[in-house]
Amino acid sequence: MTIKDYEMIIGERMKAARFRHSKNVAKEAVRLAKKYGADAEKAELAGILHDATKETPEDEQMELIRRAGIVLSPLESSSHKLWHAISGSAFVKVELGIDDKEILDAIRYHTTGRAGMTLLDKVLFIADFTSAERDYEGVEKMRKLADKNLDEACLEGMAFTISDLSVRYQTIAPDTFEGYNEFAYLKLTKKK
Ligand code: DGI
Ligand code: FE
Ligand code: FE
Repeated sequence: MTIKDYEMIIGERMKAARFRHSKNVAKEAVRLAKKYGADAEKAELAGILHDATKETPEDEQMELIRRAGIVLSPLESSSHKLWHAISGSAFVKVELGIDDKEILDAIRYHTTGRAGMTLLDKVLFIADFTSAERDYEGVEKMRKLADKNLDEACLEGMAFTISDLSVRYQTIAPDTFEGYNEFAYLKLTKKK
């Protein structure tokens, strides 16, 4: 299977705007991978596939998760927005037969981040924030940070997510907190 084959599969699973987002994330992930020394081919694949199940009905997502042998925590079960990252990595594994743990994990943690993120995790996490079509307030700051320091960009991204969710009293995944604390600790203790 080539990247074009995967693009075709993904294009049929979502509306045009999200497909455009997926291609932009792949492109940005390749750029960041080259800049920071990650595997550019894996970054491109993870980028194109990362939202594979974002428009998939919830019952089908649950079936994919079950088939991949993943058991959700009560908090994950109640956070429907997180399902697509988990079911997306399950889809890529069970339906596309991709066994690369780095790619599967990058997709699995692309929404929350986590502690101990791999370089590929970080590249995809940030590419999703800085892809060409993103236009939220603060995107320019994020793009600058992404080019300067990938860890600080991850810290900024997780702080953004935590603020955004907490003002609406939404639940926050432990992975997000754990990732945030790790990057914040790193910044605080960094030798100048
Ligand atoms: O799939 P995208 O729209 O490209 O972006 P994404 O995968 O980062 O998803 C963003 C959505 O996920 C947004 O509505 C906020 C939600 N989200 C992110 N982190 C958490 C979360 N929701 C909960 N409940 N908990 C989280 O930690
Ligand atoms: Fe997503
Ligand atoms: Fe996305």
